[in-house]
Amino acid sequence: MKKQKVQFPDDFWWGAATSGPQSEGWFNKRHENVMDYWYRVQRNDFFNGVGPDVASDFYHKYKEDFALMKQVGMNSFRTSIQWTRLIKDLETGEPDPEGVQFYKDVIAEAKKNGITLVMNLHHFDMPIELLEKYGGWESKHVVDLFAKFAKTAFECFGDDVRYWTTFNEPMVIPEAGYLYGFHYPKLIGKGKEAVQIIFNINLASAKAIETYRSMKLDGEIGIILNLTPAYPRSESKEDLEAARFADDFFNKAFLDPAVYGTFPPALVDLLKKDNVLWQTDEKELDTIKRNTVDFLGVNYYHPKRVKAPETKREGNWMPDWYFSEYDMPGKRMNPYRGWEIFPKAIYDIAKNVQNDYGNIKWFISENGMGVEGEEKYRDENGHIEDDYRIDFYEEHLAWLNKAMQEGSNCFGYQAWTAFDCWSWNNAYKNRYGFIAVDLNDQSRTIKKSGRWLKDVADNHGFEY
Ligand code: BGP
Repeated sequence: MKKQKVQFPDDFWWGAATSGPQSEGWFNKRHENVMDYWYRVQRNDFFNGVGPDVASDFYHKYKEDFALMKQVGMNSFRTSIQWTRLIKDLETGEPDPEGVQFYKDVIAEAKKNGITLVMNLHHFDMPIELLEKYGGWESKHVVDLFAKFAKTAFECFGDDVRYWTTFNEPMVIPEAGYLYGFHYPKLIGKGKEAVQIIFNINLASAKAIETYRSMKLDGEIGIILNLTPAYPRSESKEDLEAARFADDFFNKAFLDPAVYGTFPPALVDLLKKDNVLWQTDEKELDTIKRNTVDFLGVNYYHPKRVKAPETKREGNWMPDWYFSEYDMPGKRMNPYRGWEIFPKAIYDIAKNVQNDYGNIKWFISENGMGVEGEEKYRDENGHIEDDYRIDFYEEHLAWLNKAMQEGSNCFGYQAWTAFDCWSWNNAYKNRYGFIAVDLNDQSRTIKKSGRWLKDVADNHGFEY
């Protein structure tokens, strides 16, 4: 078939995302977050025992890294400010001068290289002290401490950073930490707590947005959500209901408050009926109502395939009472990460945002393919020939482009990620970067996908 140009706007963002805890390393950090702590006490939970202590050494290598980002054509980059690095006194929000200086240097370096920064405030990195003392996101006091941290961040960097986000993938915090136990505090089946955490994080985001707006800074603030479209196994009433629940719980419980300041009514009714609805009051609901986002970041990796529930309703409340996931025959898989590859979902998400969320402006804030053992793809010049990653990106971008042709208000695409980085449990097992990182000496080499990105960014698209 004859190839056609998949053309993006001239001012489209081409870039990649990472987070502070996954890239910086522990150097000169004031406090420990939950992952730092978990790694310190239980190293074996992490692939090959590799931890966030050095990560990809962004703390020392940020200058070299920005130069490389520019070299691979990136005009935008997202990272996060670590609560545990910026803040000296977690109760008052007083900053740590060394933390302030580090992020100031990072911001200046991005500017020097012509790279637009998106600064995120929370990427799963609750300070361990606040978890132990107050129960972390279960506590409204911690919500207020987060708002203080956000205020400090805006005071220190608000004049120099134009794009802010409050949270990355907030749903992962209750899901991984309180329902299914794969992130610290590794709890399983804590449905009621998870529901309260969903509410509290929405409130924390709204309070940070309120603070930001009150400071009258020249910029915008949003949130980054992992949207996982829930496709039903069949058109049966039961399967459709299961898919609707999964969408309400895993997507809309953050999407609706972020964009509209309200929660999905069907979900609220169900949680009330089951006696697990969050504790709140009119004042808090009003704070959420009044402080919606300027833009959305969407992380997309894989969809959910959903069928009517198989689990019996017993014990603690669980979302599994209302839906099950099923193994759809013939689905394409990334064998390394165990995630389905389904590029069309990016189009479906875009249409959903366009049709049901007022066509709010948004960007892809993560999308990528983690692969184990990429060393075997090195050519004689030492370059990793990651054609599979290029194919993955092109397929997703082609669907995104189709939605944009149909009016979707998408302004950018940030891949996960620029540099191979440490990941929560998988450590360095799966590599995602445009640029390879050698853990022995922290040297970097651009992969074929990095050269591809440069071409795409220069030409505002690609032949497909
Ligand atoms: C997202 C997170 C990232 C990153 C990515 C890849 O959910 O926001 O922090 O880790 O997933 O996932 P993983 O590293 O677990 O393969």
